[in-house]
Amino acid sequence: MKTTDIQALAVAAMATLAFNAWADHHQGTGKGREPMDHGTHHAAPSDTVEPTLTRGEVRAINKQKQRITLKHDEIKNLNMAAMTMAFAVKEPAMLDQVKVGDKVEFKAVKDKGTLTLIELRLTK
Ligand SMILES: [Cu+2]
Repeated sequence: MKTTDIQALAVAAMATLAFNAWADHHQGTGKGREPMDHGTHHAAPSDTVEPTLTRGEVRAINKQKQRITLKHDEIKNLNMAAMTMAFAVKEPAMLDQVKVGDKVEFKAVKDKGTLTLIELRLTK
């Protein structure tokens, strides 16, 4: 028997074992139930920080530059203290959702070096 044959057999055997393990794992979930989602219960990579909802107040809206200036509380996911500054917007429609003086909640991320609002909504 040539080495390549043995390797092929080994690969086939491993594939069979892997399939059996998979089949065992997926048995007994019951009829009509969704199979487990194996994609969602792994932890997110540690270098991605979940954006935190932060409070702020709209100070200026610049439609030409597509920037919204916010006086914002501490932004924990960006490690930023409270201040007033301009943000880019992920969706141009955000520029029409708020007006100067509005109290808002937002999520901001650093997108290619630009601080960008990915979520923006009015607070009461
Ligand atoms: Cu800031």
